Amino acid sequence: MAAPRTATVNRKTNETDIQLDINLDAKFDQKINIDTGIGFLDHMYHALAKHGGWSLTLKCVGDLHIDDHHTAEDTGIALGMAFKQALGTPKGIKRFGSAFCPLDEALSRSVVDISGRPFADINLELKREKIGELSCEMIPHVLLSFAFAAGVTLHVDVLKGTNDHHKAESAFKSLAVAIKQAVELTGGSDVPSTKGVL
Ligand SMILES: [Mn+2]
Repeated sequence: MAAPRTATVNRKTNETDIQLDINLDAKFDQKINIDTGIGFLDHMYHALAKHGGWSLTLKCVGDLHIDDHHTAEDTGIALGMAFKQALGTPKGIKRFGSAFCPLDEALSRSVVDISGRPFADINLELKREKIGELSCEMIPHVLLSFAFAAGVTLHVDVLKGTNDHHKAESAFKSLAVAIKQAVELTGGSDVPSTKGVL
């Protein structure tokens, strides 16, 4: 039995102060505690952790008196840093993952490559200005920030839906399930690349 893949990230700037602990292998003993000061962002990170099979403690004190931008972006960066650190050298993992998740009328698809190549193509088709206190324009930006800090390739598309809360939530759920698949241990120890390195 391999040791659980865990990481701790403390990231402090003049704009945000973030403390984050992640365990990618929490399985049936998940502990999730998210407090960014933005309710809907907490809801999305909670969905990501829950369906990704993670334990995640994330506390951010950000400059919300300005707006939600720094808190949303920086928590995405910190989560990406923690994910990368927890994964370590990506040996003996499936590397690719893909998933569809519905939430009522909304349907999303996520495709993930733990590639070492930061890239994100995110199409959420959100129509509202904000969901709760989170600007809709920040939601793809959170995923982009995560992808670049984690060094992973993400393609996340909302395929159907009319309710923006449902669309965003189904997107995060599908991403969670895709990531869970991609980081799954194969039982081997090879680097899953023809290059021999990721
Ligand atoms: Mn919801």
